[in-house]
Amino acid sequence: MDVDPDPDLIDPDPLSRKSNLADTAWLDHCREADAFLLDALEMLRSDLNNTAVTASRRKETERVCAGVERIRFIVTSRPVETLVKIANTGHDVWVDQCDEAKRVLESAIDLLEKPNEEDGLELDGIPVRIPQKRARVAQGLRRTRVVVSRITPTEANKNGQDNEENYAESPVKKKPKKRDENETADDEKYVLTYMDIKGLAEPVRIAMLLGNLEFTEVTMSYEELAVARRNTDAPTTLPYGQLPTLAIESDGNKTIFAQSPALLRYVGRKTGLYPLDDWKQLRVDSIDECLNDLRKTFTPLWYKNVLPRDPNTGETNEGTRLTDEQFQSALDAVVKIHLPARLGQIENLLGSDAGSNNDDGQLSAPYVCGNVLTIADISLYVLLDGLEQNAKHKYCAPLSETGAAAEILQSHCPRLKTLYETFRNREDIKKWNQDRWGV
Ligand SMILES: N[C@@H](CCC(=O)N[C@@H](CS)C(=O)NCC(=O)O)C(=O)O
Repeated sequence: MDVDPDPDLIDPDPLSRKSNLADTAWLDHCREADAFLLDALEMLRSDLNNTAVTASRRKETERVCAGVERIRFIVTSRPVETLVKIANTGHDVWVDQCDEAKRVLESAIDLLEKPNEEDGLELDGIPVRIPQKRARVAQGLRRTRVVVSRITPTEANKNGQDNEENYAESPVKKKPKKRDENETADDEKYVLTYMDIKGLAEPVRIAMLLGNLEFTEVTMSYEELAVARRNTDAPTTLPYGQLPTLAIESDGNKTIFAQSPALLRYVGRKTGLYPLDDWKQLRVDSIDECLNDLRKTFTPLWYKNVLPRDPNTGETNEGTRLTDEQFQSALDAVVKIHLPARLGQIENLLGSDAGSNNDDGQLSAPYVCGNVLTIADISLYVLLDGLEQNAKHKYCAPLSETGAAAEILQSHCPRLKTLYETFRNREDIKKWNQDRWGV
């Protein structure tokens, strides 16, 4: 459904009304949400043609179909203008519409996931399996619920405090204590702890920056980390004995999480920098995992050792230390084999539409998911930035100093080079590098 923009109703700053999602990511979320809604409509309408459907279920399905159409109006092709119109209908009306939308989505999920009673919930004692496509669409509707939650203003909004925090989960429904992974958590507070280097925390920092997720940074030296590991509370404060960690405080409870790829995905989900679509998630995750494989080959170069540091003590293992000759062989193998192979594979992926859902067309222009920025672009940027020969914060000093990455990009990876340069030249990234790192 296309909604004509009404210039009189356009807020002077409509983009501030979209919670803390990055601009393009927000549009992408709405578009994906609409695709799920359309799929749901198609499935529910085809249920109406099924003679086995009971009268009461038929009535409920018709009600839900009408509701889903209305939700499409909220998230369809001109989401910003639509949101502004809804905003202009007044706070209470908007809250009601969003709450109604969430209820309809829950009913739609029920209808998709629960078989028709006439089918019986079990056949010969075996529960009826929900077809995979229905389950996938139901999951998509759960994510659509997150989109709707994001545009639900809080009570504070009523008093004219028109800032981003107000576009959080509606207070009408009290958030349950136990966290539902599909809910937003806009009241969370974050503390990111790492060394004062870019390293593994930098993609998380940048995702938080671009997604407007406020966080406090704590930096620690290797020596301080070694001491912290010996503290009695280390199993909670340093779950894997290493950094980065992300402390998340919500409803007065604080939990500390670790493992940078997991932290990055979490932040991606909170900020809209992680796609909603399952296949695009696979595309994004596969790149991140490929970078993890590549980083593993750097370990012997980082530590001049076959193994990384002992996670209990931070010491390196004497017995597996590399001789100068072995170190040089490892460096040569990374420069000549692993780095070109992995960057080449990512280049190929950027040139393919693997992970697009048929109608998406070409995905790689210029980022991993087309124009929509994702955490995979951030990971790629951080790695390539640290491999620059003249980088102040080198990712892996001996490797960066060879200048191998730039040569590979120049000669074999035009798409990856464009992605890297496009990202590096973003004004917000230039400002971040200047303010945080002085480069
Ligand atoms: N797989 C972990 C690796 C974490 C890791 O290796 N952290 C290093 C810094 S980059 C660390 O804490 N080293 C200090 C030590 O082990 O003493 C992640 O991705 O977060």
